[in-house]
Amino acid sequence: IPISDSIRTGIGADDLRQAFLDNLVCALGRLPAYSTRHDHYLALAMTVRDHVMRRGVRCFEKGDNLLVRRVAYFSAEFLPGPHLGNHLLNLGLTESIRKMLDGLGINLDDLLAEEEEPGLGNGGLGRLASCYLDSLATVGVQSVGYGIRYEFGIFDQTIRDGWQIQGTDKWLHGGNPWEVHRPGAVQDVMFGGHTEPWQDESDSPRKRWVPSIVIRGEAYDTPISGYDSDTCALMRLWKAEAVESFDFSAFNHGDYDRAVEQKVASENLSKVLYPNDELHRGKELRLKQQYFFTCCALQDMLRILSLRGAPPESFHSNWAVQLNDTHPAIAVAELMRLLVDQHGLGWDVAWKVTRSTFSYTNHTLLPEALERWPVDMIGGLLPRHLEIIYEINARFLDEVRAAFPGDDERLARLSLIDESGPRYVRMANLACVGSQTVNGVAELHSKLLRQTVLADFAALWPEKFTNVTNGVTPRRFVALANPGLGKLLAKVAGKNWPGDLEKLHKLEPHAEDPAFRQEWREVKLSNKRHLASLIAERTGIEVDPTSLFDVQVKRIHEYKRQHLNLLHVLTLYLRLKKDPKAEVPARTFIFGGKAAPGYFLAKRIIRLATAAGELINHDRDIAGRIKVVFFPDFNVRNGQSIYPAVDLSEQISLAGMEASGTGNMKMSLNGALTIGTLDGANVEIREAVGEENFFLFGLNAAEVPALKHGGYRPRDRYESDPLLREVIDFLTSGALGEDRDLFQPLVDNLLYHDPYLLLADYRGYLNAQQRVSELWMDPEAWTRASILNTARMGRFSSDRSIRDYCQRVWKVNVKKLKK
Ligand code: 26M
Repeated sequence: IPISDSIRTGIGADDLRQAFLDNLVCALGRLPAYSTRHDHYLALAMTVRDHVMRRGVRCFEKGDNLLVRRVAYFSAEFLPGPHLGNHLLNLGLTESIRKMLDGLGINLDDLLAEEEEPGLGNGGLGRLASCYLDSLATVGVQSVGYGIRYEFGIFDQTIRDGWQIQGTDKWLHGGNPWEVHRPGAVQDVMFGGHTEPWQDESDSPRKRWVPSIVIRGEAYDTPISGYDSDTCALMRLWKAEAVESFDFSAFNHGDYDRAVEQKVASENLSKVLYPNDELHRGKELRLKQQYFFTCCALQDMLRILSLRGAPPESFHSNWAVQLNDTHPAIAVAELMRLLVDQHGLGWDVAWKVTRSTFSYTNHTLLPEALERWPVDMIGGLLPRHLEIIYEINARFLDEVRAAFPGDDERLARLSLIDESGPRYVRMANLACVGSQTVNGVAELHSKLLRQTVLADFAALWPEKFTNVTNGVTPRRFVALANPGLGKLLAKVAGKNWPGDLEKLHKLEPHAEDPAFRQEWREVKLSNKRHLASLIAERTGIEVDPTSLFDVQVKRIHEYKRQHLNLLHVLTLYLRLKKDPKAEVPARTFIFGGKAAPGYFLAKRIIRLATAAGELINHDRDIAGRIKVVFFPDFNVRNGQSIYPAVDLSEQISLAGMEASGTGNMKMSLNGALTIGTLDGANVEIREAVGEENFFLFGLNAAEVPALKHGGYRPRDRYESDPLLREVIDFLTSGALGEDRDLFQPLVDNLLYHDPYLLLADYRGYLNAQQRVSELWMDPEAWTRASILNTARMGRFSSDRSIRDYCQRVWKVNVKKLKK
């Protein structure tokens, strides 16, 4: 049966209108006269989804006919952001849809505002996964993003009395028009029980897993369109459900309570996203989630393989799997189990297939983030996997012994099992051993990875290691978020710039043109006006759109050093109080980001930001020359309003701590200048935009351990620097609210531990901020630098990252760029 065209996916004005009204009436059952704005949003979303689905189905058919190798991106988190506007941009339908709706008296922007974003991730790692699906579709790679359909995503943040309050994310409550439930793709997932030996017909010894629990995975598909492309990626998320036979047997025996308990326990598995970021806590439910989705995904991939008529031995030539951090690393053992136990392959063949399938991306060097699971926990939940992990380890350690005879310490470090105390399975080691390629996410990070956390693996297999620097999608974060800039870019770089971001180099000569600079400033100012009105609406704070917008938005974490930024804010405040004539250009400091609910100091940092705002914003002596805003609920949608309005991008993590950062790229692409350390991708951004267009400060990654081991005493810095002393004392002076003890924990941490070396970098940071103020006072020079930032950031498109992965990691072909 051919995949035909129809009115449903026609692009003429009448077709669009008919499809929209049909969805409103036939699919939603609404009387147009009584329908609400939300109904209109749903009807439009369904109309657009039809267009994307048709592409998706055609593209899948082509992939199967040509037997192409597909990419499966395994990620416990995705943060796609609102879909509607993005699809309209990708399909080139924005204007025709707007006109069609206008004709019905409906405003497109109102409908765009109705969408709830899927907050199925914590931050950078989840957003990166979504940028990559966008780019996979754009550069024409067949791909599936496999993950978990959490019923409750990352919490909603509100600020009450200056404190973060967590609310429940209810993204599914208004209905989700973007997903399609696939009852045909259901999978069973086993847990617990024991294993037992058995013999097959040829008498070979086999193992069988007899579980104590079975849970069902239901597939929900969300199509992800590409820009100017007929390829479409798929995000396939798994929802946990009870297996009917199970509750019914209990039910039939009259054990109603047990039946219900079983059902609830099963469904709990995909209920909620863990809100930790960069912190590993050995929570069993988290391990269950990880196994659940990778098990569903691998079985699904084997099913698709057999639809192609291909045997399980050819798994790796049909699929490349990327492990987004170690969260899905249990998949290495699971694929072995499926191939050996279910499909009867010999160990060696199965191991070759497995190792040729997986690749592993590391996203952090922080030791507290490295995942380790107690051996007993894995043994209890996944007894067969523990056996397989032991077998992999035994064979692997034989290999190590042969390469490094007598080196027992090395053996202990490389082992998949940490035996230094209570025994743990080290997931990063499992991922390394089971992968073809291992990569970090920025040049510096990949280098440090080879030198530190994974040094022993790099010594063993140097050729496995590579770097792929992160990127961001210019569709969502420039074209959609910043249409004013988009128009200007189209004029000088051609209208296809979002599909070929290196074209932005064409902007460079225009940096010298005063008339162009004027246009550039007007775009920025209008974005800042828009953000100022959002700030007023959300916080009640009035800010001056002509002031310098100095922005730090990202998860709140000590290593990211939002409190260093606040020390600068308060230093400026104290200077203005003492010397009202000081030449300090007007600045608006904007903070945003969520703190993990159990992260005490992160919550105090938020409180410090709001306290600084309460004090400074109302101080008559300051007269609005500086303002401090905490923008609540930073998420993808709010990011799209913030990034275009940034003048100064704060990227001030301690060197060696931020694997890459991606907000740094989003801001610089939108014409912000960066104040930053030599950390993560900042290093490459600075190289790209030119050191004269970047405000550098701080220790470098080599100096950090040197200082720490040399007996760093933060208290000495405090004693010897009067400005630092004044600002630290101010925190506990009572001036920041009646409770003097509020910030004592932060102060004690800084004076006696300072693990992220704020006090060491304080002076350098102040000096860099002084250079910022000076350049800001020369608007022509600032604008020139701003234009050059955008012009030279083309290499940070996620399309480039994906092309790198295709070439260096997955070995799959991509579309060539049009001339
Ligand atoms: C761990 C345990 C339990 C629950 C959640 C977690 C967890 C979740 C997310 C741990 C880490 C998580 O993400 C880490 C992360 O976002 N890393 C960031 O990845 C970005 C993309 O590569 C980089 O740009 C950032 O530098 C890096 O911090």
